[in-house]
Amino acid sequence: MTLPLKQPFVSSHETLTQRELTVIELTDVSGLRGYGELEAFSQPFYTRETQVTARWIIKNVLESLLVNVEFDQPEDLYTKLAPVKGNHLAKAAVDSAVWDLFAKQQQRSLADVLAKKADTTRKNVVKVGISIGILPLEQTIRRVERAIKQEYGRIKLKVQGNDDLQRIAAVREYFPAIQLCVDANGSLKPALGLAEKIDALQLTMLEDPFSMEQHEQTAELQAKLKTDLCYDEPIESVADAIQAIEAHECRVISMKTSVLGGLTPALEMVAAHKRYGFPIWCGGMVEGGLGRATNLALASLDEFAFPGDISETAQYYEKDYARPGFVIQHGALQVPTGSGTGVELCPGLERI
Ligand code: OSB
Ligand code: MG
Repeated sequence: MTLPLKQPFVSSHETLTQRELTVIELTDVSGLRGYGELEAFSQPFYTRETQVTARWIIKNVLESLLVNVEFDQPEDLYTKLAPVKGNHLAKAAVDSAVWDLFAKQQQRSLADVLAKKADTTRKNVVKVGISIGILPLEQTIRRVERAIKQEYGRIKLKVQGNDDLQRIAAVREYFPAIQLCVDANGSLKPALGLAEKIDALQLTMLEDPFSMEQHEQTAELQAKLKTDLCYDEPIESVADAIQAIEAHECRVISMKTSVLGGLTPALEMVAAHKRYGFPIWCGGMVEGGLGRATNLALASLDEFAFPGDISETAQYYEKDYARPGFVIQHGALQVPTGSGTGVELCPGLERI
């Protein structure tokens, strides 16, 4: 399906005007169904995989490994998928559906199942953050004002290039007290005085300042900064996170269930957080209601230190395809109590 966006979502990678999404449906022998959202975009600007390539991998590679296969635990999926390299977004779509189905078989919420697996406790009401795309200054201020009214726990602004930091400085001057984050999506360039400019913004954190390959430059910047750097795009595995933290390239990890390859590797990241102590939070991919529900279940675990990019889907879409839609109340989302992700798909979705 393709959902039109209410307003283009602009980052330094691309301008999204619509969101193509695919839902994977799995059925068990008793007829119970599990669903997982495929989070690849239509174009390979943010990740290598796209909706078309990931669907191809699912249909032509993953499906044949999984049909009529018995599972004991959802983690068993990863044993079956071991021969397949990479393709995390394709794997994550299937993995989310397996976890949803497993939770439904247990007649428990996905959040409960994840908390038990991670041997931890969780919240029923989860404070969330919002990510605001690149807009002219006036519109940015109006958008931030609205987000403050909705009591989002943390506001993240996208930025494009060093010069655009002036716009952030103007926003900071206008709102001196809010928890502000910036995501450069790799668009900044190392420059004299950059660290001072960044620290002056008083950010909670700065995400992905330089391009993914600029590990040393990022470590040099982090060494000069009081502000914490956060890695999102370079983190495709637990090993990536440990390496980045140990090399002092960043102090915080934004983890995306889909980019990691699903909830099974996401739980491994939670375990690594417990072992190594780096703070984690849950990133977003402009998901539809089902993808948001998967992330919300994960982000309900007490290990998630900062509000995630789990804004209500009404930020992006006039009409979501999953219900009940999540509505923000006092900057928080309620974890659904139904079994599995707790969301249902609206009827009439096209089958492919
Ligand atoms: O870099 O965090 C990112 C959306 C699409 C692709 C990359 C990113 C984002 C976001 C999260 O900023 C937005 C959201 O899901 O609300
Ligand atoms: Mg990011």
